[in-house]
Amino acid sequence: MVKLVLVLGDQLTTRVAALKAADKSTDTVVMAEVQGEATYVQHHPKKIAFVFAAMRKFAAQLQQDGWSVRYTRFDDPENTHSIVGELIKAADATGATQIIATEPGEWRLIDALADAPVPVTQLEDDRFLASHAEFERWADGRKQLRMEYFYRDMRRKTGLLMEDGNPVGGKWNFDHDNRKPAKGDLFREGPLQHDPDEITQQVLALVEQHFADSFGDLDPFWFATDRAGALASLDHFITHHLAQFGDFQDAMLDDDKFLHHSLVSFYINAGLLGPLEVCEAVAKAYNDGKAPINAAEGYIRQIIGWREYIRGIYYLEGRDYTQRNALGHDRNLPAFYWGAETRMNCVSKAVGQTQTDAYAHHIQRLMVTGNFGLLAGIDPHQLHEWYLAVYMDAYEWVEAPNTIGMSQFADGGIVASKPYVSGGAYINRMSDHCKSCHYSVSHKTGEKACPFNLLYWHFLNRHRQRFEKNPRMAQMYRTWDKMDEDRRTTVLADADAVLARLDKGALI
Ligand code: FAD
Ligand code: DLZ
Ligand code: SF4
Repeated sequence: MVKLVLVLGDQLTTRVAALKAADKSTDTVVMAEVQGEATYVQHHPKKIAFVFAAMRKFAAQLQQDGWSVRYTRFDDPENTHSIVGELIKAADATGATQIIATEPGEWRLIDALADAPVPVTQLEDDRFLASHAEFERWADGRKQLRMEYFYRDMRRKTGLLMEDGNPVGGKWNFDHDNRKPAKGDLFREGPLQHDPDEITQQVLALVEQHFADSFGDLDPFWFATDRAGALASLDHFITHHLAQFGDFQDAMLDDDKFLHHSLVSFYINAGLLGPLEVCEAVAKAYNDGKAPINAAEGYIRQIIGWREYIRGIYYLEGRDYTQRNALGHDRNLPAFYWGAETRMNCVSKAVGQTQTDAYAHHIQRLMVTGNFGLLAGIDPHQLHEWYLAVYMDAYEWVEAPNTIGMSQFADGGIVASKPYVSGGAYINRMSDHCKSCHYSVSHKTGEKACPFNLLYWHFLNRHRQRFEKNPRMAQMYRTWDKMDEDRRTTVLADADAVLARLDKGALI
């Protein structure tokens, strides 16, 4: 009896559940480049190219390893352009009566497979440290689902940076040491650049032909698209950047898009790297004296803490999570998120590198584009679709809780205990963006005033009822209340003027 084994574009590892459960001597792997997946949001062309090139190479590797693979290329005239359509076609062609899949990272596709006219068994994706049941057990009965406590359990579970049951260095979390602004450094290495090989070049031509109108630059394409390249990128990060990762994790610079970030999220999320092997390599660098504890701990926390926790929230909260809008925000996404001109230098830099590289680091996503969206009252669903489209590492299981929860507080405070909002002062402290901005970060009112400054108070004022009792925000309300009434009126009027310009599509 032939069994079909579905492998999706973000499941490119032999360690994925469906492949582990299959037998290469009898079963057939199904992989397909389809419109349905390439267009459910308007993905950045680099993301499509990355996924297609990595899929083609993984399929070739499986074939080399003795698997039988039915691979549908995007421009195959018989392509049905949906995952379910390709499964039905493969079942008809092979007479297969059984199909197994690894659970997709998106409810949309989980439901499509569940509703398919051919029965598909979905196995839990065990590339994560915590299973669904384990996360549910952890969450059960807790008033608040704080990442920090979950993270400690994951440290205990993995033994990473642990010594006799205690955290190495005597503390679980060294974040306090990790908030330094950075200076320009001409000798900073930057991420490893990979020249596109023949397969990647073919895919680039295909993407150019079919997706040229999407937001984002296809060239230059410098990412790895196979495991060997992804491992080389990880090694490069550990050698050249890990030691400084902690110190400059939150920093932003006009002329340095990547600082000491690792740029491996897209490799991990697609399956080219395993999360645990990345953390083990980082722990080894610490043990070998190549990175300080604040860097190693800070890095490992992002993966076994945040990444796992975020995934747990996505499945725990269910299908309606992306529709949540606890603050009732409904403003349309401004055109400058899609590359239209803005005078806000910080936003222009974050969106600019999103356009060129399908990448922005965490603080740019959270404290620049996310912060602006929240302060300005942008519809969180529109922001969600934007983040899902424009970043190469974006799949709904990881993007949605980061956007809807952490960044927009649209889940009412499940992920974040308070909204991540700030005025321009935070951006000025962590970056050099304000020095060359049209606006003045020190101006609190008037035409030159930084829009973040104005909108910050507007946000607090319009959501007073919800947030004034939050102990972590009380101080800000006291500061607002102490302001002279005329000044408060001017701030709110100036903020309203910014919002009116936004609604008109005027230059901001
Ligand atoms: P580094 O800064 O080097 O961090 C190391 C690794 O830690 C990352 O590769 C990633 O695997 C993990 N990590 C760090 N923070 C998070 C987090 N909050 N959630 C999950 N993993 C984390 N990350 C995605 O992988 N996909 C997304 O679609 C995504 N959308 C986001 C949307 C918003 C609004 C925000 C605020 C954050 C989002 N993140 C997302 C988290 C984070 O910004 C990226 O993981 C990170 O910027 C990837 O770059 P890097 O590999 O250089 O990370
Ligand atoms: C992101 C993506 C894209 C652009 N294209 C494909 C594709 O053609 N075929 C495929 O199997 N997967 C693709 N993917 C990844 C899927 O969208 C991803 O598996 C789901 O969103 C679940 O995470
Ligand atoms: Fe951004 Fe305001 Fe600074 Fe300009 S002044 S870069 S808008 S924070």
